[in-house]
Amino acid sequence: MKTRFNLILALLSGALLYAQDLELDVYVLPTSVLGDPILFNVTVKNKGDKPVPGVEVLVTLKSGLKFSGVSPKKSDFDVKTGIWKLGEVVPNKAKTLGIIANYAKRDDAIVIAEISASGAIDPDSTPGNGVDTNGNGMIINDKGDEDDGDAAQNGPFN
Ligand SMILES: [Ca+2]
Ligand SMILES: [Ca+2]
Ligand SMILES: [Ca+2]
Repeated sequence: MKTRFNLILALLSGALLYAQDLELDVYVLPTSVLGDPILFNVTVKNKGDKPVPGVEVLVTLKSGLKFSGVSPKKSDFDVKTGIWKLGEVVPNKAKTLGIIANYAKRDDAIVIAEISASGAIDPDSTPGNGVDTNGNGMIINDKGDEDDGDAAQNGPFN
């Protein structure tokens, strides 16, 4: 009985040691001119103390934007699926993907991003469960949502 208890303890502490806290934010450098390119930066941070392998992010552009490209160009981003494969994210070293898109429509010029896969357990967020995790209809800088998803909007400008 005691052996089993120790085994469970060892398993639990192993899981806790491997728990890492990933955080994602989307920022926009806005433009008010329709047709102009806009840069959205998707940034992933590891606030834990060990590297996290196998990290992937799902990026979605709403109808007010027309995708143009990514920065840096060599980033592992699949335009068809919207999946950015970052690989390993180490502590204190953020990884950023620039999404360049044209400002096509006044409304809905929004980029949404969330961590869709991770090789470590995160105590305060779950990969791939949507950005609006508190169900209040807000996704842009909503501190009430999980920290592994976010959105940013260009405009709307009058
Ligand atoms: Ca997290
Ligand atoms: Ca999540
Ligand atoms: Ca929300």
